Amino acid sequence: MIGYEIFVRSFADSNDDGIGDFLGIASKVDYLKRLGVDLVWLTPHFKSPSYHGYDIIDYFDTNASFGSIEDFKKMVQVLHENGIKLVIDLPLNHVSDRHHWFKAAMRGEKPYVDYFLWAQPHFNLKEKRHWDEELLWHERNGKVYYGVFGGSSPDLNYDNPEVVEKALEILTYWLQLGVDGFRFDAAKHIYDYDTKEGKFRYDHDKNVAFWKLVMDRAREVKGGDVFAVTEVWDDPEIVDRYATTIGCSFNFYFTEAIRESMQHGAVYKIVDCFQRTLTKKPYRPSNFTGNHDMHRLASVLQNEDQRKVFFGLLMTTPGIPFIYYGDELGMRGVYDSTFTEDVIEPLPWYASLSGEGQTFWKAVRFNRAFSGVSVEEQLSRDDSLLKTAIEWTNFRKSNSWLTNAWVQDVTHNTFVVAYTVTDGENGFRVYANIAGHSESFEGITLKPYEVRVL
Ligand code: ACG
Repeated sequence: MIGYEIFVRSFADSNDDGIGDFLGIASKVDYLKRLGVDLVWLTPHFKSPSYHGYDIIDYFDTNASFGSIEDFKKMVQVLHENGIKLVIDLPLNHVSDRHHWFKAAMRGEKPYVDYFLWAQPHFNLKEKRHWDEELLWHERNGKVYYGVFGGSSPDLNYDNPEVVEKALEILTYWLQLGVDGFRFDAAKHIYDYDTKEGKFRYDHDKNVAFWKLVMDRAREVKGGDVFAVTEVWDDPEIVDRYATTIGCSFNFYFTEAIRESMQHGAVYKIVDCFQRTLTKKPYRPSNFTGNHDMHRLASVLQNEDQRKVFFGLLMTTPGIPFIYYGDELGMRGVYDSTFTEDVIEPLPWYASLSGEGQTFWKAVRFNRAFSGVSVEEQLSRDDSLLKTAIEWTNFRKSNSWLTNAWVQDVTHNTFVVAYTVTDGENGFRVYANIAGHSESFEGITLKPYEVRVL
């Protein structure tokens, strides 16, 4: 299986308002198939006041600019008819401050007051997030509430069983509507505040138990297995704990290690990553090119040949690989937490940036018309990144056993990493040269930036 992350607003437009939508996605199904995609992950498609959609106002309704529930169903049908599964993003940790639960809670109404977490005298209200300088607690109309992703996204209180029930209802609704699975947003944050101590602390045990409950319900509703991938941006050993229960987790270290190794011109991080995250595990890792929370691949690896190596490594390693929309074209974008638009720009279908299905967006800073990056341009060139990506996805499709495989016997010199991939029955050995000069290793001579499968 090959996954593809779509930022709905920026992918394809079906009604000429410049905003990407469900029917736009359906209209580009041939492109997805050509790219070898058989699993699409949509960033949040629910009713929300923000451009990113992670703060939800109504879990049972769509963002009107993306289309209606009926349009959503039509999209699902078209994807399914073409053998593509649909995974939706499910941010359950928090809601929008405009959600009626939060509005009622602010008015002091039961039962909604108990849906959120309010300050107590022994809490440290000046505490900041451990990865940046944002405050965890927010004051409004004399009330102080918890929101790890900011004041406009109050966290839900999952110590309240009624809230857990609500989460299960939401999940059930979308499964019954036809979705095939979920990307569990912010999976380590469901329980991340220690109310006894009055400070931030991930409770991984409680989180994992919560996701197990969610997965059990999902399987019950579907009457069989359900695909889910968790977003746990943390050390591999922590990711392991979630992935083992849920079955699949994004492998952030893969993305980071390959980018870093290529930037530094030595494979050591890749070796460490493969040994820590890709050996035999009781789950499927999801390696990925990048996502909407980080610099785009092409902005980190300026050289197209390096990006081709990235695709080679991605498509020869185990699990369920994901491509972030536009990374297959070399779209650029620099992540900035206050201006994330740069990494979620419209996918350029045409060199002129104009034509059927093209979306428009306010920034379009890096990929504007004639910048040279578009589906049209990439398909017209035999040595383009897109053509290479397609070759690699074709390779992956003819080796479907890779989904349940693992890596072993990782060897290396400074520039070459070699590894065996096997599922116990099938197998091959890969040699990847990340350098811009030829290299010999274990009797094999590789061209600059060559990934060879033997
Ligand atoms: C998800 C979505 C993101 C979304 C939210 C909220 C969550 O993808 O688009 O924001 O719904 C943290 C969270 C993630 C979150 C990202 C953005 N992503 O854990 O769930 O922030 C460290 C921390 C991580 C942290 C990361 C951020 O540990 O927890 O992610 O930094 O950079 C190594 C280390 C690892 C370390 C990294 C990076 O890998 O092992 O620990 O991660 O290095 O240093 C959206 C919007 C926001 C809005 C929000 C409501 O994008 O703007 O505020 O919705």
